[in-house]
Amino acid sequence: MQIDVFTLFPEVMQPYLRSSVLGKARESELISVCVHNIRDFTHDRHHTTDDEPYGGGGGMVMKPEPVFEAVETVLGDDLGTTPVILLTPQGRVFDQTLAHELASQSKLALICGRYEGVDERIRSHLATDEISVGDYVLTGGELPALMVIDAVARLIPGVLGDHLAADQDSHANGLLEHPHYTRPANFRGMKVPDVLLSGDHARIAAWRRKTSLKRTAERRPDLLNQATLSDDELQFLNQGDENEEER
Ligand code: J9N
Repeated sequence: MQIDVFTLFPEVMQPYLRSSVLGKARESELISVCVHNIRDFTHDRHHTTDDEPYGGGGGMVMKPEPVFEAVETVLGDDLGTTPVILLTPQGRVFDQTLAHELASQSKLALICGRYEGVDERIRSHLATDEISVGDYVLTGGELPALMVIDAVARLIPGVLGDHLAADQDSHANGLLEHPHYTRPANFRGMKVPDVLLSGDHARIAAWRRKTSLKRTAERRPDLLNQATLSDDELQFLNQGDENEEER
């Protein structure tokens, strides 16, 4: 997969892209990420990338020309077949379903906005999609772009060392993950649940499913609507409700 990122702050993206799992994925050429400086596509003496908003009101707006030129130049013939994604609080909220959708593409372009906003024509005539990483306001699209790259990269076969790991995670089955433990079995009197030491794989799987369901019901009941649950599991969760009411 090829990802092109367009930003005014390429240097803030590089350290993360070079680190750990993403760095290795790039070295192994399972994924290629190129970060382009929008400022390199300006032609005036001051390399202007922003300007005052028409209609007043203060703040600055990212100019359309350098962004259009950057994306058109880099994508070339692939413009028109490549998703061009603007990171913005106004976009579709990023989740694991969207990560899977993006991971199925061979190419992506990510535009990172800055300032108080980007010229509307970038949204309407250059971007094909808008993505929000959540309902909070950041100073730029760089962190959201890294989040999208990270979530998508780990879904590409071979990027994670253990190729099972990607579907065992939180959200892969629509539920929160079960608790994890490693040695020692007793740390300062805090003990690992006996079932995990039992070697009984069926009981362990049942315990993990149960704790995963319980935790999801407590912390993220909204996720239960999307998850596929057996009749027994639904009954288990409804029993939980009755127990709450008794207290
Ligand atoms: N989800 C999200 C995106 C953003 C920004 S602010 C400037 C560009 C993108 N904030 N929050």
